[in-house]
Amino acid sequence: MTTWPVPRDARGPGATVWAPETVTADPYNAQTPSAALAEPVTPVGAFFVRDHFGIPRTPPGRWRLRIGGAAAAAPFALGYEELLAMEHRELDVVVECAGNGRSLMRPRPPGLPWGQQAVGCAHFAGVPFRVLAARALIGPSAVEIVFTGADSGPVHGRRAAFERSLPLAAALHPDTLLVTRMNGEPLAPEHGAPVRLVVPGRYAVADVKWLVGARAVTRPFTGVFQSEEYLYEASRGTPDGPVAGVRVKSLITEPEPDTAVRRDHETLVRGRAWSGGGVPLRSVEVRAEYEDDDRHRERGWQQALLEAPAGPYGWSAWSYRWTPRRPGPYRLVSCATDARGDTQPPQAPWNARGYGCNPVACVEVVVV
Ligand SMILES: Nc1nc2c(c(=O)[nH]1)N[C@H]1C(S)=C(S)[C@@H](COP(=O)(O)O)O[C@H]1N2
Ligand SMILES: [Mo]
Repeated sequence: MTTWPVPRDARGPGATVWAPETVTADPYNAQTPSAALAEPVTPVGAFFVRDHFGIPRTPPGRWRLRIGGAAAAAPFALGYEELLAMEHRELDVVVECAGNGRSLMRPRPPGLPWGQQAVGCAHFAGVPFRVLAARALIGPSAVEIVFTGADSGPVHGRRAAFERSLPLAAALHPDTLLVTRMNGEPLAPEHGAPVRLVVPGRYAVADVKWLVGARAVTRPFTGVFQSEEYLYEASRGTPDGPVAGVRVKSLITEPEPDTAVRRDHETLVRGRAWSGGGVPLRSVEVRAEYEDDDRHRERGWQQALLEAPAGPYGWSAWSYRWTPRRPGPYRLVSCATDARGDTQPPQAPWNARGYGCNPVACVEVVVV
């Protein structure tokens, strides 16, 4: 396996040079810079990267995807040109690591210490997996599809490929895509070139990068990334279920933390919100809290103005016009609620591995 150097910078709109903020150098893991989260579509050069092993490099001309497994009557292999020639579907999708926000949890669970920036929204183009599943004649005995990446390495003392399974219905959903393009460009090496899976509405561990295999299995898959990692656990060894759908969440992009805002002047509070699994957002509410001896709410929750997302899996911009009336430290809090009534908890939820951390977003500022 060849490893790419740390990804190159990319130029954003204007003269912004974007580069993700490194969390670990080898394997390369990096989060989206806060400023880039204000962009409606996260630039590729700013987009967070999560790699368990190295970044494998397969020239598109040598790439093959094998589709088969015990439950497929007509297994076959496919090349890149053939995939490119097939009809593509385009979707804006929020990609969020299940461990995003982990460093807010107390006590802090093991795992990469992500802030709230292991997230981005990209415009993807890809071929629905179901089209290829139909060609492989995947039969009724299939319960799951196991997707295999070209990367592998030691996990818990054994060598494992990066493999994840999806229930058959999720794999065959028309929005589950074999992606060839991100934001209009061929996939970058760190984001899974030449082809990755994108499963809208699920935490991004489902989005297998450097995809080389898809096999239909007749029994639930028990690979290490399925049955030992990516589980919600109340304590270590007591699984509550696998990491699956993205939880509703908002973040505040403006004002920036620890900045000064002016008393009796209107300040625009802005951010982004997403609901995860294709469920529309119902509202984003904002609250301003000030501190003197105790913490006070300036007013109750106020409705933010919510813009339409770019499609069912994209995120929405929201804004709220705030005029603070007293000087001193304030905390701005935002809370998103979706059409199911799911909402953000007031405090970071806790589980042993630090997944699904979606508390209300907070930014502290000083009114002068
Ligand atoms: N082959 C492979 N696919 C992978 C991973 C990996 O390590 N190897 N990491 C997963 C995880 S945990 C996340 S959060 C996303 C990150 O996608 P990105 O690096 O394009 O942002 O890729 C997923 N797909
Ligand atoms: Mo992840």
